[in-house]
Amino acid sequence: MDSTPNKTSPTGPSGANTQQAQLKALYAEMQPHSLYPLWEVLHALVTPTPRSPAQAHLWAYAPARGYLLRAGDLISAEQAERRVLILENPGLAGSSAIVPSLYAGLQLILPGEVAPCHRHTQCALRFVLEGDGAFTAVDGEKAVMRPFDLVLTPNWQWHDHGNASGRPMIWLDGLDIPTVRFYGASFAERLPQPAQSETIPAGDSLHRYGRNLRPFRATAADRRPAQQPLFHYPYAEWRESLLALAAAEAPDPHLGHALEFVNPADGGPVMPTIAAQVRHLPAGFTTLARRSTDGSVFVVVEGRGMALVEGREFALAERDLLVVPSWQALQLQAENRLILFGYSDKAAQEKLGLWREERLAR
Ligand code: 1HN
Repeated sequence: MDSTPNKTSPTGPSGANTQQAQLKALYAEMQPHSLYPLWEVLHALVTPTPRSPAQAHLWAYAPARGYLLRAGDLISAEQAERRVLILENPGLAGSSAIVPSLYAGLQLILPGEVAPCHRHTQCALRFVLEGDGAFTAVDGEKAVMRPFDLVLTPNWQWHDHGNASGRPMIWLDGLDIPTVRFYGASFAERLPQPAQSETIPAGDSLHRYGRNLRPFRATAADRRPAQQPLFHYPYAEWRESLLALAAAEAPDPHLGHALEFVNPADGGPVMPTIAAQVRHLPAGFTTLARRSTDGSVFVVVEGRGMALVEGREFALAERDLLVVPSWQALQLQAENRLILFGYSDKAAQEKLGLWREERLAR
């Protein structure tokens, strides 16, 4: 490359003005042709460390629940298709996103209601916060939902919800809507009838695939897709495992006791874009700070405590919801036994070779 300045390269102070003025004129001429100078934005595009536009934020459960029940008086699940309040990150206004790649919402289904059957290319998880006995049906099989159960509706599987119990049910929806939007890959369709027919007995896939077993020989009775056989992870089971782990060993200094939900088909995260986990902190335990590149959503299942995100305090109480953006250091303090559920975009980031974590000494 020729390193000598070209003929128009300015030298003195007036020359600098000339360069700035000429560049400005060039930008103005290029702009209508959709051409822009990289050198003006390079440092903002390729940052030395992550700079998520998302903000750490806490939604206290009681007020969010109040608004959701008010919506329940005003619009039916059938009319709304899904009666959901979006948890939108205050740093991502207008995006319906909780972190740039993920969506979160609180869904209400009242006794006797049906949320009509549809399928879409977005993956979804439900984490039950309140109520007992409503169901999600996935490709012809019902999962009867209890508090703090995790239920999946993987990509392109038919799903509807119903509530034959006598009480409202509220759950957290976690979807990869912004990721699918980013790739321009959203497809969706409605079933002509509101609910799909039940072709498989409730709980069937949990018995076939839920206990580290699988059918010895595939038969016509195995109706689940080979890559996504399990879609119900009951609270009673994950709680027992987490508490047994807590009784058996000291907590990890940065995580507490932590377990990840896995897809039994491949031992990987529950869905291609979303990973899910549970954590336990003994009473009085404080973690060291840790940051990771996955944007994470947490729900308090049990206990009280404090989350410090980059030193900012968020008091935690049961069923509260907290978002921790990429690369913001999280420290957790447990007042009494603290149990959290969380989901994040770690699954997608690991596939792309992007995921990192840093365990800090403070
Ligand atoms: C959806 O299908 C559900 O099935 C909930 O309950 C929330 C948000 C956006 C797109 C699809 C559900 C959703 C959704």
